Amino acid sequence: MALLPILRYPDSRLHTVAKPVSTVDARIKTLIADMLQTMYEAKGIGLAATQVDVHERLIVMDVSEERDQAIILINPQLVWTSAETHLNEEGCLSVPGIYDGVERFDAVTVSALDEHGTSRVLQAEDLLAVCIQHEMDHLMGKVFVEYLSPLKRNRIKKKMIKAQREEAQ
Ligand code: K1U
Ligand code: ZN
Repeated sequence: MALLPILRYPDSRLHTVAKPVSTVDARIKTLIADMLQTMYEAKGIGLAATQVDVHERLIVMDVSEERDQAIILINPQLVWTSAETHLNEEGCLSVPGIYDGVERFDAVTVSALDEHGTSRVLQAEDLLAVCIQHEMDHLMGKVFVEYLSPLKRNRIKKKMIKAQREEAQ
């Protein structure tokens, strides 16, 4: 297993639209293991392949307290969304230290392949539903700060560029 570097906003590669995974082969299984290790080490609840500069439709998540219930979604598709939405506080491993509210569906149903290449349908609510929507946005090249006002987004962009400049020194 390997820790993968996570792209940081405003890296333009975060805006790449991911392509479907063609086969769940050994390369994808290694990528899943590496992404899980990277997500757990970063103390995240989710990670999209886009964030590690792989532009294929693959998400890993674990919203459990014990951090022992990994969920893998390959080629996920939203098949149902609730009528109700709520403003939820979100963070992002690609935008460290920034948290803000995003309006999301309360519940979703997603169809996807699992890590064995088997078709699954997952019904999700609460934090898992929010996480699925956040990660599926990554696969479409969208970062959560793009839901915020241009003023907030520009402030965040400047803060991130400054932090990365200081880290590089
Ligand atoms: O995709 C990512 O960058 C991971 C991100 C997922 C996420 C967090 C919160 C709401 C939606 C999606 C994170 O894991 S950020 C760090 C984190 O663990 C966290 C932050 C806020 C609430 C809960 C967890
Ligand atoms: Zn994110």
